[in-house]
Amino acid sequence: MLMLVVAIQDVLDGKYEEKSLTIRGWIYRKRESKQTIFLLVRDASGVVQCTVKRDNPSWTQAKKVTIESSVMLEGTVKHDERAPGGYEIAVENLSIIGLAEVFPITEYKSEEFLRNVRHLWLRSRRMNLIMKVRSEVLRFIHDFFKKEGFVEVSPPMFISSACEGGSTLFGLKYFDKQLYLTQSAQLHLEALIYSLEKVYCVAPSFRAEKSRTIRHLTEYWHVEPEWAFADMDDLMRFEENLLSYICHKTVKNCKKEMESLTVDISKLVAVEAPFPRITYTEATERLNSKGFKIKWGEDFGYDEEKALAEDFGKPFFVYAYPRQIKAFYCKTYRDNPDLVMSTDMLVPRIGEISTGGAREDDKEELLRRLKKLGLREEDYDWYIDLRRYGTVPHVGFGLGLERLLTWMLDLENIIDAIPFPRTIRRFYP
Ligand code: AMO
Repeated sequence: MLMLVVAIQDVLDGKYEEKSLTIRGWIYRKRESKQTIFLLVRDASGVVQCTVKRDNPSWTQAKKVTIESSVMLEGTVKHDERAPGGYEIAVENLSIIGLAEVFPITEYKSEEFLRNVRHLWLRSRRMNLIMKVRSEVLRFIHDFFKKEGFVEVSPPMFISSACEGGSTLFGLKYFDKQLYLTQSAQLHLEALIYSLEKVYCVAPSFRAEKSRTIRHLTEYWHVEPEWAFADMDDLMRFEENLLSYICHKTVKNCKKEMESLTVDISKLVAVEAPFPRITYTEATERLNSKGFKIKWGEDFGYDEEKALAEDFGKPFFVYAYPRQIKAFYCKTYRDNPDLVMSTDMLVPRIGEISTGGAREDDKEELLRRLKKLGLREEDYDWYIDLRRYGTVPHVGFGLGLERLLTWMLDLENIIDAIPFPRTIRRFYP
């Protein structure tokens, strides 16, 4: 007779009480008494206790099975308050699919060790839950953009000139040419708005960042829209609505995961548009009143951002930055060319999670900016074309997916927000 193969979570949800069924998964824990072997078995959905009795023909297999062996188990579901999750499976048949060697991860291993065996640590319940929430957050992001009429596009990863400044570019040999890995899809998305008006992508960005902080990766996933005929106010409203949507959806749809990860969801529930907005100048004054010594025109680092975010205790915007600390493509305020229409969204503990703004849409201004910054016009010729042929006012932003998750899930370090983190020191496994 063919057995019903089910997900463990469905067993725990009480869907199969007293039913005979099959589960497939891996041995998570094992404990033996004289008459019974208790196996905790995990699959993608959950962990269930399975018991093998001494008089069962599977006893020998159960004796032999090791932690992390893959198995297939047939048995009957019993309701038992003593079992974790309230249900257990009385095993009738146990087959070992892959007998595991001694598993290197045991209790109380150092963070460093777990990072070195990341390919195995991904099996932990914690990483399983984080990856599930990550997947859901991605879905909500796509849903929101689609709902708002944005077309998803696929930008290139190989690029020939910098978007965000040369110091964080990863160079690579491309046949006999020098190319780079993309830092941001922005410039290519800008080209696409002349066809599609509202576009977005979720794609990797690469940064040769030497910073070793809780918020820096060298490869991260970047959520980037670009939007024709829109202004700064449209941009900030869009961003706050997007973030509210993501937070509320996650609280609702990932309840179990958030509980198991002991996430403080109150901060997500409380996210509500409109977000506070302060100018760079106001932010500087706030910081200096707290004892910082920022001169107007200096950029904020992690410490400054964290201090500002403490004041608000929730997401907020800083906008209208000095021109000299922002990229060549930022549009200046026409009545104050020392300032650019650029805005960062900051959250507590992490600081900046997104940067966006209006793009310089005037060709002559753009040329002046490139020259001033010592960038070669010929490297950006195609980009300048976008201002030659039917230029339009437009805005866009870049949101770091892993920074967002680090904040949402109270992660201690951004590296847990991505399965295989790349940092200055870490590129294995
Ligand atoms: P920016 O360089 O500020 O702006 O990057 C946008 C967002 O990307 C995330 N981010 C990172 N995440 C993890 N590790 C890193 N090393 C890292 N660097 C950046 C942050 C950041 O806010 N094109 C512009 C944005 C725009 O104006 O559209 C850009 O890339 O969350």
